[in-house]
Amino acid sequence: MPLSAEEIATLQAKARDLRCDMIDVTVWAGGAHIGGALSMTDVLTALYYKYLRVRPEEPDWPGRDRFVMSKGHGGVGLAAVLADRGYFSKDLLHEFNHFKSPFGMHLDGNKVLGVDASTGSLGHGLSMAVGMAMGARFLTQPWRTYCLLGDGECDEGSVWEAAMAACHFKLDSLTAIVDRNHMMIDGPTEEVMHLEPFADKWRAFGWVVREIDGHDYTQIGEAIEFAQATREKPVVIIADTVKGKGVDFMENQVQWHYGSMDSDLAARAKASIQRLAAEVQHA
Ligand SMILES: Cc1ncc(C[n+]2csc(CCOP(=O)(O)OP(=O)(O)O)c2C)c(N)n1
Repeated sequence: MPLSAEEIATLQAKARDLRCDMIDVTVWAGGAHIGGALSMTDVLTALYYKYLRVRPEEPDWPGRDRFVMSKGHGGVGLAAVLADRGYFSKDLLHEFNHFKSPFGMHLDGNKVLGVDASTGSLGHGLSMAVGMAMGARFLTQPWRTYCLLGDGECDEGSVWEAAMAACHFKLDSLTAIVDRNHMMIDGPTEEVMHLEPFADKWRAFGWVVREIDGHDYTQIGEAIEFAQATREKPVVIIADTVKGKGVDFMENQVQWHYGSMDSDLAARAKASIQRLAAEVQHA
């Protein structure tokens, strides 16, 4: 069922607050991969506040949907979401990436509640997600598996081995989502390594493709529900996004792939997030 106007407004407000939390964590950590965290925030918000069947009070619930954040450097974003969903106290985020804290820059599933797969070395998450989807089949369990990839990450050959396997095994409980923010660590994806025609590449590997605006909740919801209803084939959602989304001085600026902020700059970032969110709500 399409998201209602009320649901969309609630998700937008949640995403605004989460983006501000991510700015705070970046300050406390002394730096983080904030650009790609902000680009994926709306997708993460839709998943964690609408679609994922999880129980934060019972993180290891065997029937939970699985989520693999293959672009593991976005840990600053996922940690903010998991804290807000109640997997652990928000106070812990003050120690993000500090010595002896449970949080590294890339989240470790053995140390952080709610993390289904330890990632960080790009190119491995989709293979793990294939394994989780196969596990659901072997155990005749109804859980679905979602895997979020970076577009630059798709330069890794291992992504395409996993893509081939997912189609071969007809893994229709698996949904891949690519955060297509058109940038990677050191430049635009099309300059570093051509991905286009990106959707055609996924189709050639046997996937059903949905191309959406990754900041539009109507489109995000429709694509996830389409994926849930698709049989016999895995679905990839290519979510067109803006790196640094919400912070005017970070948007589409490759130098904000990773960055640090003092409290003044963080205040500017949060004011920008609030401004943009107010504009979206009144649009
Ligand atoms: C195997 C591997 N090689 C290199 C890196 C270093 N690295 C961290 S982030 C990144 C760029 C990733 O780009 P993208 O997937 O587009 O991420 P986003 O723009 O969404 O943050 C790279 C190369 C890594 N983490 N793993």
